Amino acid sequence: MTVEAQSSAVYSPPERLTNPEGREKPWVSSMAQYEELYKESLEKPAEFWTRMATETLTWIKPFSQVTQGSLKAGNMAWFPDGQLNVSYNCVDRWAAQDPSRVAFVYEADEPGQASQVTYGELLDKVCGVANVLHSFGLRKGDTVAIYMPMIPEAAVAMLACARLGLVHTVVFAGFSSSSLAERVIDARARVVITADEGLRGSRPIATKKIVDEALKSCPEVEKVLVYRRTGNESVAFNASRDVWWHEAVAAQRPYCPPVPVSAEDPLFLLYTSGSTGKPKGVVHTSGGYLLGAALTLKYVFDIHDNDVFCCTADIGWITGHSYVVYGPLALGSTSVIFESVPTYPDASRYWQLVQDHKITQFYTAPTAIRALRRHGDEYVKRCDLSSLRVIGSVGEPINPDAWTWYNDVVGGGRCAVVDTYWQTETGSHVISPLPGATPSKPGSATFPFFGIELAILDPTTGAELEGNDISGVLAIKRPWPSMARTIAGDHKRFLDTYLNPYPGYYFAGDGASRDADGYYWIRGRVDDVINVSGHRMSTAEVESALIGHHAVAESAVVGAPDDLTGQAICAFVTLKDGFDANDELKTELVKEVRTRIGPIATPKILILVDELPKTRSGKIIRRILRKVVAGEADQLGDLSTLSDPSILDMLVRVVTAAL
Ligand code: 6R9
Repeated sequence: MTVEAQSSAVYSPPERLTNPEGREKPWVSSMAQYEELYKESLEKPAEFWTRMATETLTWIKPFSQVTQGSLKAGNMAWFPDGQLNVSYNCVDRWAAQDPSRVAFVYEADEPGQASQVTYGELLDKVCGVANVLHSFGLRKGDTVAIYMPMIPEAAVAMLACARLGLVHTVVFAGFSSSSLAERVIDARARVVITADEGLRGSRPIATKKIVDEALKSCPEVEKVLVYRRTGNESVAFNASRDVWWHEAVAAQRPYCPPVPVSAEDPLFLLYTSGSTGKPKGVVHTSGGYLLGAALTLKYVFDIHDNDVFCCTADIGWITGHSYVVYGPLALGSTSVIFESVPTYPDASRYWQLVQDHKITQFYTAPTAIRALRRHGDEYVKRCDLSSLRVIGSVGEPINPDAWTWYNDVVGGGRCAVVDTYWQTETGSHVISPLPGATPSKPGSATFPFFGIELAILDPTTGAELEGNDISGVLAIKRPWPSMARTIAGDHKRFLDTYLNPYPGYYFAGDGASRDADGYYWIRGRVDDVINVSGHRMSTAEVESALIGHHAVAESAVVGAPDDLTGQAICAFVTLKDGFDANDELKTELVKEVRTRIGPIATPKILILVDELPKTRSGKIIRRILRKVVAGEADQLGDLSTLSDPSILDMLVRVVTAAL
């Protein structure tokens, strides 16, 4: 296979980084320096990682061994005999140095209401909540679910868990009550931390109500700690189970000793969608994960003292974990927590945010970039973005057009754009430019981060493709500190999903190419995962939500190309006998998915058909549906397994009518 023609433009690191005038030089300021460090990370991993782990983190008990285990066996561990405490590393160290240093800038939903949390205040808050959790009887290794809006207290809740060695599982507050219940049950959480309500674009979100609904099917949950965000009096309160955050914290002393944990003890579970219907609880560790989050942030965003870093991701996703909370705090940096939406009160909100807080590094998703670009340059240009140095993108491939707009209009041609490729499972960036060093090509995530040994494999034979100008599936050849260690309660699934498909490699689930210059280009998922606005959705999960409706016989869900969201959910449904295909039923089915999973899973297109394309043995051939919705019905490939070729015309007709 050869690599298709790429945009040929190459952007050198901007002057602002190469010639920083009065500011610190970038941590890595040339390709030669990157290559030297990268080479060291692969050739002398013990020295490299010992230095990084001791410079970056404070250990209670130093490790004597850097790494053990292998991808083949699936038993990797990092710094296994080291002990540390994550909240100590993220909070106490900086509070001791300078309690007035700002940890979080909180940009509340309503503009003009920003506030700050210093490291000194953060320490008190984290300790207070940790003591409350301790008073609930929670001890090291227990799991706590967090279902909260984007407010500093969400980070406080995470850090309070970390202080006691509790494992948190943050569930994105846009998920429905049944999705929340599924995760709470799978994680065996006995305590849920939430808020009375959320606010997004001035609209209240009934956060606590969703928790109440979810907990009807979670009898194991003993306590719900409720933070008062809006103070709406009508929010239900169950006195035998619910505890007000402010009352409980007021009853505790404001210091809580950090509990030492092993580097390999889990810090959190985070559920993500895979090829099958059931979400996977990806397990991340305390030592390796924290190191990965901190180091990638430092090098990829070139963080220095006095920088103000802003990542717009919700803490319910891995990007929020690594780059709103753990990475910035592990570096003692200032992180912006943004509660609102990019278009409230208008499409200049992000840029206003940059101006108001003098943000130096800004990190968002291609879907937001595309959406804001549609509103026109005026919204950007009216704000002073001169504080920015590095602007990042994550979540899906960024189209060269969107990249160029981001670079020219938002970055004003003065900033480095970092297109960061990584996953929930990788814990932190694995492929990304370094802003002071890497010449970028719009649309390419460029080169591997330190310690990441990439390979491109032939998808069928699993053979590693050597040299440049090749395409295949992306794999990683050796363990790295922040990689996931297992799936909660299902190590076999971990092995089967990531390590067994190509023995000796971590299989990322993405297609990729390496161009003639050695740059990596991510081509999107090769499994049944759809990427909608940078959020992973499993087709199987949406299908099972649809099948849960009494009128549905079968369903097949595929991703359709979408200018704004990258991919959109397109659902094909056949009905049971006796049900009529009509618009009302279609609306009801879309609603069914929203209620069962949440608004992010809303099918954009729902097509009722008489039949689905199937193999002779009765398996639905989603590939055909994918091609038809992409307008590529003339490139269906091998159709020999299709049991009834006559349905193709029907499919093309209904799809054309629906799109
Ligand atoms: C961090 C995050 C992971 C999937 C991943 C890939 C896609 C993420 C990307 C990208 C191209 C990038 N992805 N970043 N594709 N270029 N810079 O998004 O984690 O939600 O687990 O999604 O997202 O397909 O496999 P997660």
